[in-house]
Amino acid sequence: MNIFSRLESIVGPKNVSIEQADLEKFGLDRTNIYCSNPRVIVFPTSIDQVQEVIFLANELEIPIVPSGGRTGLSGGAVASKSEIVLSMNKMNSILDVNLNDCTVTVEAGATTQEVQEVATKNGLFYPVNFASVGSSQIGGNVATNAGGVNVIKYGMTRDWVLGITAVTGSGELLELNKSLIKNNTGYDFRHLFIGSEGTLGIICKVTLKLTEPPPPSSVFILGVSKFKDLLEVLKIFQSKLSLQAFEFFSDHALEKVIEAHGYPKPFETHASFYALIDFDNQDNTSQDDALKLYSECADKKLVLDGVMSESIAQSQNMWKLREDISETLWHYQPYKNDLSVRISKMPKFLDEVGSFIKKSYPNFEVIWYGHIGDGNLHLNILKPAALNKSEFKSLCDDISMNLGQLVESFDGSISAEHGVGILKKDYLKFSKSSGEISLMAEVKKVFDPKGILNPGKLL
Ligand code: S2G
Ligand code: ZN
Repeated sequence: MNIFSRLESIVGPKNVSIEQADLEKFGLDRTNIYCSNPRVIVFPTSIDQVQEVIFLANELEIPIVPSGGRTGLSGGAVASKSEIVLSMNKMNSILDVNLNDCTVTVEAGATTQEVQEVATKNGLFYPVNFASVGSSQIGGNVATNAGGVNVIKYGMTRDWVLGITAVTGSGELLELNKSLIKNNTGYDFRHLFIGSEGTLGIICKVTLKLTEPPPPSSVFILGVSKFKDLLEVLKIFQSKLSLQAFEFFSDHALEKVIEAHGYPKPFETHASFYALIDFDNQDNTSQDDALKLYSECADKKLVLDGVMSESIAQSQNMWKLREDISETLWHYQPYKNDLSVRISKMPKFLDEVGSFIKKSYPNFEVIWYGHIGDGNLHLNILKPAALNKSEFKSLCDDISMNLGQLVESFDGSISAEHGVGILKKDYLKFSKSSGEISLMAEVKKVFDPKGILNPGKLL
């Protein structure tokens, strides 16, 4: 029996596809620089079927690429070497909401937005939030430890995972941490699987913690002329307000979003950088504090202009200026760097990166945005029309090598939230020692002895 009929005998004929459209679609994620070339797409509907597919892949020594919402930005879900793509699209149920434990248990294919909605429906809140929540899946969020815009207050996905049911590369079923709050029984493999990018096992089911809904919030957008002023503004606003987000974007980012969507400018004054501050505003008392803090920033000549939301609708519109950047830039085929350093090191770091780019690549259109509140900068270089994809990528790979050295000198990370995948693999050495990287390879062998899971990604 050939592999296709064997797969059909495991998952059923309607859950195996070699349709050209599916082979194209399910072999890619949002990293738009790779080609798709999977052998077959399978859609298991149960954990048993996931195990059977893994046993088969081990027997035939055919690699598997786990696939979720395919919103990744480092090529973690790309299948270009005739792999089996194992899609979690049909394992997407919300299995349980427990109001005593304040948890939700879902299959890996449930979207982030579905989790947010079921939490809200039950009077609770799932706080990990980012632009692609509508299509990104919880399994992928866990596999890449997704971050987003509220990390300053709520942390990363890692901070919300209580339990993981996963199938290892040898087909073993693991129930990690059993969703216990306290469980001190040695190594917590849950945390090994979070951020493992599909290289240790297939995440099939996740139990997430939920919390109480946040108070109403207001949004302040202000403009500064120098990046380092944003750090001063952060300190001043944090001194009195509880922040749910402290995001930033450059004037170029704002221009592109306004050009694409026709949104109004937050204010007329031009600024080189903008901060979007989302702060708790219980019973409307914090807006006065925010205005006082803004005047303090103005007295210190830190800000050029600012606007504060007067309604939920206005807050939502202001957020669009930040949340729509990623999808807007996608059309310019950007080369992305997703860098992080400790917050205290950001001003010097950005100045050094900015002057490096300006000196070495003056004609490149560079767009800055990201999450100042947690030390994460997104540097997007837009592909010039004159360059084809591979010329552009090799130029940008050179930039990444230099950026990697800079990140290393600042003890930073070459991938703050987007993961390593294929795109950042060559730069891992700037954030992890060779000893750490070989230990990671040893750990991979333990969980995936035949190396069939997502080979070529991360390591
Ligand atoms: C963001 C989303 C992905 C991107 O907007 O904060 O993490 O395009 C990004 O960089
Ligand atoms: Zn981000």
